[in-house]
Amino acid sequence: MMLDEVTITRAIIDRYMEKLHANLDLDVAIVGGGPSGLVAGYYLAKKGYNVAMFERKLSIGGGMWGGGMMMNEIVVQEEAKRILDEFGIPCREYVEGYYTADSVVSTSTLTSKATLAGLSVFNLITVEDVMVRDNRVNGLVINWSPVEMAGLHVDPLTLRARYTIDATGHPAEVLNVISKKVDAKLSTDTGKVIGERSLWAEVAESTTIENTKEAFPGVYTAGMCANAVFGAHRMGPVFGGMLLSGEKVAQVLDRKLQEED
Ligand code: 48H
Ligand code: FE2
Repeated sequence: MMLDEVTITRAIIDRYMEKLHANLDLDVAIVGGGPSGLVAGYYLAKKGYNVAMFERKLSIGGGMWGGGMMMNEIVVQEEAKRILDEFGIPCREYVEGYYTADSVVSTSTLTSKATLAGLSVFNLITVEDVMVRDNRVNGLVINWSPVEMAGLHVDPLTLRARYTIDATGHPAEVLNVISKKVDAKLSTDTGKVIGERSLWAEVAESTTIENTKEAFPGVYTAGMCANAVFGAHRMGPVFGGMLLSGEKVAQVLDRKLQEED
């Protein structure tokens, strides 16, 4: 077979544009490809929703690749072990109730299972703003990450989404962008992003789940973002809360979307 370079080029452009077109009117847009976003994407895709993830970086997985201090193992507590099992991620009990898993196996398996379930992933795209109508977010403003990184002034494009999940981790980027708008009031005690507190694993793991909720009409928190927005503690390299938060936001949005249809 003769290989024609320009056919290869056409194939990539056509297929990518098909994929982008198919994801401009979403049930759920997930911003950030860390563990919480991947788990949410997996469950929503399995339910058949049109759901896509936008990730600034080249690689999906967020802060999970590096385990704790670059030692590529994660710890997951008893309550979340069933999610590792659901994904088929092998783990070992360390002492009672504490499980360890290889962070590379965990990250790549979450990515693989979520995408094979139907989650569309757009890496190298940064969400830089949102669209708001009648005090509700109804879409995202996106740009190529290299445009952002190079500091170029290039105007963005947009997509519509019935719901958005802010799964951007510590910086809570979507809700921070909203919080900075003069007229925006979040559902936090201050009406703005509160910011995160010091490290306290026990407390932080349960508040991660409690704080997984709507923070502005149409925008839900997941993962570390939930604690950053509502002013709760960080937890260090224990990942059960991230997985459970992804599962919770998917369940909540599944109910919302079913009510509307
Ligand atoms: C597109 C964006 C944007 C944007 C950011 O940090 P993550 O891994 O997020 P979580 O919440 O699923 O997991 C948190 C966990 O990794 C962690 O940090 C823990 C448990 N910390 C505890 C502690 O004490 O430190 O992933 C977020 C992803 C990243 O890949 C970003 O590149 C991406 O979101 N992202 N993508 N547009 N505006 N902002
Ligand atoms: Fe972290």
